[in-house]
Amino acid sequence: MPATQHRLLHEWVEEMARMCEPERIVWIDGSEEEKESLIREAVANGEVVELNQRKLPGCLYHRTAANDVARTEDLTFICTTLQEDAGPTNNWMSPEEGYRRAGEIFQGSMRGRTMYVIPFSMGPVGSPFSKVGVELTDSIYVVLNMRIMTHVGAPVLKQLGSGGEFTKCLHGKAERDMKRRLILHFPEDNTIWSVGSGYGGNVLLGKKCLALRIASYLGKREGWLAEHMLIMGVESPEGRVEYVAAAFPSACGKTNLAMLVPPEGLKIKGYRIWTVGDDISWMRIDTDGRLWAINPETGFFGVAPGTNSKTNPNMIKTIKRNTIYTNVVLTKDNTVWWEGGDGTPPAEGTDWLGRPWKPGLKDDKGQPVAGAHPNSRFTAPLTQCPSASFRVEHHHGVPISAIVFGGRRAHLAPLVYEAFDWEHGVFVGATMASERTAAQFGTLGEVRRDPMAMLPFCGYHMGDYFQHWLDMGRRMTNPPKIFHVNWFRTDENGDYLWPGFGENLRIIEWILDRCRGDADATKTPIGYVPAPESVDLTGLSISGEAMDSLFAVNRSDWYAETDGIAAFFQQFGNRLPKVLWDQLELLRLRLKAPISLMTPGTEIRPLAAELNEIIQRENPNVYSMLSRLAKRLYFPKGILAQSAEAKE
Ligand code: OXD
Ligand code: MN
Repeated sequence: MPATQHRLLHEWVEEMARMCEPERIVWIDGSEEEKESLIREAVANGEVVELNQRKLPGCLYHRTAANDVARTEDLTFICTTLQEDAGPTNNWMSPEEGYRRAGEIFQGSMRGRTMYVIPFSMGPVGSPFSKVGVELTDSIYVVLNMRIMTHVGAPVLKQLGSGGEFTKCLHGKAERDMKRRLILHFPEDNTIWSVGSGYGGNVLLGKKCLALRIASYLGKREGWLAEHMLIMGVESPEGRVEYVAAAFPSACGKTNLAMLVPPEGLKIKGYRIWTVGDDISWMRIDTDGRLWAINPETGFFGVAPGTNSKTNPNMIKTIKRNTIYTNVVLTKDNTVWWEGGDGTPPAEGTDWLGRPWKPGLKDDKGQPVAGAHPNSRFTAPLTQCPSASFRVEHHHGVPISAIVFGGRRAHLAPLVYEAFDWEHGVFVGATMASERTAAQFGTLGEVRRDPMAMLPFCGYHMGDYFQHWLDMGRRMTNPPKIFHVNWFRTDENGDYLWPGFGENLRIIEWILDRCRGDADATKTPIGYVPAPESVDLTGLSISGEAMDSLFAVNRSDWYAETDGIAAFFQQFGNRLPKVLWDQLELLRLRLKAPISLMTPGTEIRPLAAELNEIIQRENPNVYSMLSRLAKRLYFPKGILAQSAEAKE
């Protein structure tokens, strides 16, 4: 029995055990001895394979079931009393139905097995930012992962005391049958039930389920933000460290950016990056009127394919020890490999499905067979990262200077632009769009709108979520500036215009310069883009034409985009804040400005902006007449007919 006097915790564990009927219950204390014995047991029962301890000390290997390799959004539900509180972007189930349906699957599902009780803290134990959860699970793999991703065991129970609040998290593998899989969130009960899956995103309940879905709900109630954001510290040559929080949809390079290595040209200047977190940020307003953030996690649950010494050298160093690898290639000498990894592929090995695999293998249809699943993962302790910030454990978090939203848009969005103010920034975040990735179950490549990269993770009505963002802005006297980046713009041949990776620091440098008022920008209808020469390109070979294309804003493409935004907003009905409709209208008006703000890379744009303002101020009638003319000139007939004219 654990050393806790928390009566409600004991009662809940007993109640869940009556339902799941485990043979025994083990409370996790977080000690090293306990870890060793869990590993021995998991190796003995085949749940994990011990990797080559000489080459990869402390590392383990695990395979999930073939049908259980990614988050299953269609089986993920928000169970609120009223359906409208879950909003149109979440799957909804009533709490009664949720408990009944999952309860049937949980019933007796742990017979003959052990139920582990994992007390965990998201955020430093005892920090005012932190939240405690207790996860019950019948998977040692989950316990071992949770030990890396969160603070677990005795100190957390102590923090909980005899009556502290905690999120009740129940996980059971059950049969791992998709038809009997449910990932349920009961925000009103501070409860999560996940059954029928063994994939990290569905079962490490501290991560997406608690730290985003439940926490976003708590954040709305308690006046803070739980966001799908990395947090990085940028140390400038003068030794000043400023922090950026950035939201990108899954697999857009968030992890790589969080631990970026400065490129040669900027290294000379003396920049250093400090990684606070790569996935989740909890942010509160402090008495200084600024936004402060912590990373509630203590580890990385990163995507393996594509991770190598070029794309992410710091991560490669991080995952050499004490790491759990899932669904990658297992080599003959018990090491690991994945597509887009370092070195030549092993001559032979075992693939993520446990089948013999070798490079060049083709399937029946002649298609190459990947050895690692595209969403194969590693789980590694953050403290092992060479760029880990010493403030990771800081109870107070770090002050955020800039919020960056991003997405994967081949043509539309410029490399970077700055929102005019907080409200416009919320609009920029709310209208983010990107392509679907391997981390989600579904069609790869499909474009979807993903506000603040929170679409799969917001635990309540997204209209209310936008309102919460607007309210947070009003409460700050010194809010972060908001930016949008797109590293993925391509030319007419489909080749990336921007080299990305470490070079992205050049854009982060511009962003932080803007926050301090040290960089020039040019006004465009969608926001401020860097003035010519304001991004430091020292040591980078990129043509002026490419830079022009990277910052170009195409009026008719953006006008068409406003239609997509309007259709997206429509679904939120009267819970969409009016401010966002107003922002859309303002964007349309700016796009219709009589004098083009679009000509890329010229000195004319600031003048154009000024002329527009003068005409509008001095003679609104002339301005709207010119607007109509400009619209006819700039927008193709199709778009005009469908959108602006139809609506006006
Ligand atoms: C992840 C994600 O972080 O899917 O795994 O966003
Ligand atoms: Mn994520």
